[in-house]
Amino acid sequence: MPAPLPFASPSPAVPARRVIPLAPAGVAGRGGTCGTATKGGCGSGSSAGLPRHILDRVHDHPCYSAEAHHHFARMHVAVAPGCNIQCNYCNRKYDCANESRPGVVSEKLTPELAAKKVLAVAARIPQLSVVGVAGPGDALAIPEKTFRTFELIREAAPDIRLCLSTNGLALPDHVERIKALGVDHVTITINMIDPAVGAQIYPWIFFDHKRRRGLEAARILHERQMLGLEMLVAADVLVKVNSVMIPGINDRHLAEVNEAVKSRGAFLHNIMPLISDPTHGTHFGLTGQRGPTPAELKALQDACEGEMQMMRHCRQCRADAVGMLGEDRGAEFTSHNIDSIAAGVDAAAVAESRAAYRSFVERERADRDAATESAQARLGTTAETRLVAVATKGSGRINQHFGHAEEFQVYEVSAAGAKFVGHRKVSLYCQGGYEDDEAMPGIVEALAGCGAVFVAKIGHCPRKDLTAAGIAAVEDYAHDYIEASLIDWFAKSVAGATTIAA
Ligand code: CLF
Ligand code: SF4
Repeated sequence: MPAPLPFASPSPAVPARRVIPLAPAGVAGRGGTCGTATKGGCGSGSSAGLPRHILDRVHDHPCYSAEAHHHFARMHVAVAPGCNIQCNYCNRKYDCANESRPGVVSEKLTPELAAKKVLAVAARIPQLSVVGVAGPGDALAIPEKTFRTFELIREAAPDIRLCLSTNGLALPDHVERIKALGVDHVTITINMIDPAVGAQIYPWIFFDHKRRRGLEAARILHERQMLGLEMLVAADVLVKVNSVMIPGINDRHLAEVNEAVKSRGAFLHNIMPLISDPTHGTHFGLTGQRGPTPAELKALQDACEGEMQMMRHCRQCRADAVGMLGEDRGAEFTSHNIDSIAAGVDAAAVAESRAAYRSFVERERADRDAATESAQARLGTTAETRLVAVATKGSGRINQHFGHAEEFQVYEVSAAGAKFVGHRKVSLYCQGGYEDDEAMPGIVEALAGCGAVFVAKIGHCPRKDLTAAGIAAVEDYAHDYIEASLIDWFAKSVAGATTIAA
């Protein structure tokens, strides 16, 4: 029996309606109110089987643990404008495509301003657990700015994790410093291990004082990436590998990349879809190179999933993103107001509120795990599976109205339980209180393959459109935990899926 929550304790039983616990002061997104809360979280991935010392290092990192991203936020500080290579999916005017979706970075920061911004964000977002440098260029192209930023953040908020993303070219030169600064999570974007494939992705690199092109450039980049990965693993730094899936260029090759990085000790592989649009001015955008479909992406992720964990909850966020994954609160923190927000901040009090929030999350997790286990115990042995979509603002609950969802989390439900498999972005159906019927065809298309969509609430018209498309709108589990609800629904709606007679 879990200890009582300091807030209000939800019952672990499903489908009994849950009490929504009050969050600590400053945590938005609770209480199921419309449109006022944070959006973000998605399904939980399994970290089961990981040793305790690794679990401790990922359990509050929203990228390294899919489960953690229900609860924790990250921020990026845009202190790295320069880059030492050219990727065909990148235009310097836009965010680094390694770690971001295209969109200009609002402001580049100095290390001092970045540290101030961290304090300002931490004062308003107690879920903040990680600060990363992910561009807009490469974090290690001008390493001193990145490292100075980390030093200042370490001094100001020692409990916040530090994270770094790089193309890997300069990485071997900096592993020692990364380790010494306590940066425990590093992402390397590795799109190829075959220089012939690489030459189609990278027109040039700048290495050893010279610009190099073609096969030579790709070969050097590949060797540096592998060396950097091995050095980080040897230094006991957790490494995530990002790969951009580019149909016709590296899509078939990425299974080999997966093998290569797995055998060198990478912790997690994040295969992301190429984002390609002529308006971004990238080589691939201008030459009509398409990105993969959601089905192609999922098939590759499924094929690569084995002993190595696959990340499926990446939002390809901006290099100055702030908040839960999938949301961006960056506009709340600009160089014009950072000073005034940070000025009144008591760093020790803010650290205490982060600690209180973490304790709260631990209790939520225990309660949710008990609910999932209880629902799972009822499952039978059917071979049926169902793909379903969920509207959630985070916290691992079905707590968003259909019309307020800008994305849906997608789960595969089977006798094995509910597994998060991705997310689908949609246009808002509810625009300032008015229904946008024109958005419905796009939403229905985005939900292709899903048999049901779980929401906190839905209106008559969209329900009718969904039903006509063969998608059931399910409100019965509003504000309940996602996994336990989906399993309970599956047990009730699929013949032979429950061990208990209906
Ligand atoms: Fe940022 Fe990247 Fe660290 Fe996360 S993001 S530097 S590991 S703290 Fe995360 Fe954003 Fe995907 Fe990156 S969702 S783009 S994987
Ligand atoms: Fe752009 Fe990042 Fe590639 Fe550099 S590493 S070219 S910033 S996508």
